[in-house]
Amino acid sequence: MNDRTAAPVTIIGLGLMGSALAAAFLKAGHPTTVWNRTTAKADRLVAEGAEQAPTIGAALKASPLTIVCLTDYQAVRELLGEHEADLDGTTLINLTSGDSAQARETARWAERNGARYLDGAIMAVPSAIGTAEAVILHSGPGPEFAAHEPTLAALGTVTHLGADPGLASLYDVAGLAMMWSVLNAWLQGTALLGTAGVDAASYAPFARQIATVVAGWLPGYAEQVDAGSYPAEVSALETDARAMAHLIEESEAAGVNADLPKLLKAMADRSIAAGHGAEQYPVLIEEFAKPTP
Ligand code: FVH
Repeated sequence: MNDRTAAPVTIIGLGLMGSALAAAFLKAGHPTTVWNRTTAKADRLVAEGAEQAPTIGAALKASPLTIVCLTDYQAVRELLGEHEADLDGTTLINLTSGDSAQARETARWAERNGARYLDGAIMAVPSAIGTAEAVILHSGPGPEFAAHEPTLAALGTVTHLGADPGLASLYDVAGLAMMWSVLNAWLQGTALLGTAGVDAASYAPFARQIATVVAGWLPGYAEQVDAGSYPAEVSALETDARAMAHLIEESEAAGVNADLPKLLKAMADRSIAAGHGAEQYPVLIEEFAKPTP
């Protein structure tokens, strides 16, 4: 049921994610216009109360706010590039995944065509959209985000990161780095313990506890990184490097892939060679902040 007081919104792109976005707006009572290249994907949403626009131009004109969620930025530019004149005066929020350079370039293009532009990154699966669990990051002009925040709140927990439109994409990939690193570390341990007959389910609670403890170190370590000073309050990097050597030896002896521990040790060794062995682990930021050797 539409709420006369809720702001109208248009969704372009009704894949798995775009459909979830449109459904959340409908559920929150927003008059919702949709457009998708494969028109049949709008059927369920139309049955739930959405308006299906016959053309992209009509979709852009139907609401002051249009959200686009397609496969990639190339698709966004191809599709909307044919309708540049219709962008004038609209607010466009692009929740398509991409990199920060694409986000900045798309912001310049949208603004050249008279649109107000916010970029965004969805850090959630479609089933979480519409709940507080769905974290959606935005970047671009702050006043534009503030104007649409009450509407965007129907999608989940929305945050504005800053005026640089590339920030949401940068946070997105930084979050992915965290996610895959935690998962890869867990898989390394699971493979090692598997050689002794320990199953993944037995190790998972212990691994979770370690991940929680390590996550608790982050604020203090972040202070060291921001200060550029790494006193060894808990352990020196050369102590960590010796433990890394044990992990490599144990993995090789057990016939388990040692690529990941060798990569970690190579970085620590470079830092030690540069004179940082007596400092604490976050000094490795100096290796991470350089191009790949
Ligand atoms: N699904 C997920 O869990 C996530 C999680 C976090 C981020 N994303 C990003 O969201 C973007 C869309 O993902 P999606 O899951 O909705 O993807 P699909 O179901 O494959 O739908 C793709 C839609 O894009 C349309 N499309 C593609 N190319 C074109 C084009 N050249 N012209 C017009 N439309 C195009 C496609 O249309 P159709 O095939 O149905 O006709 C779909 O609407 C993505 O950036 C994720 O990384 C998802």
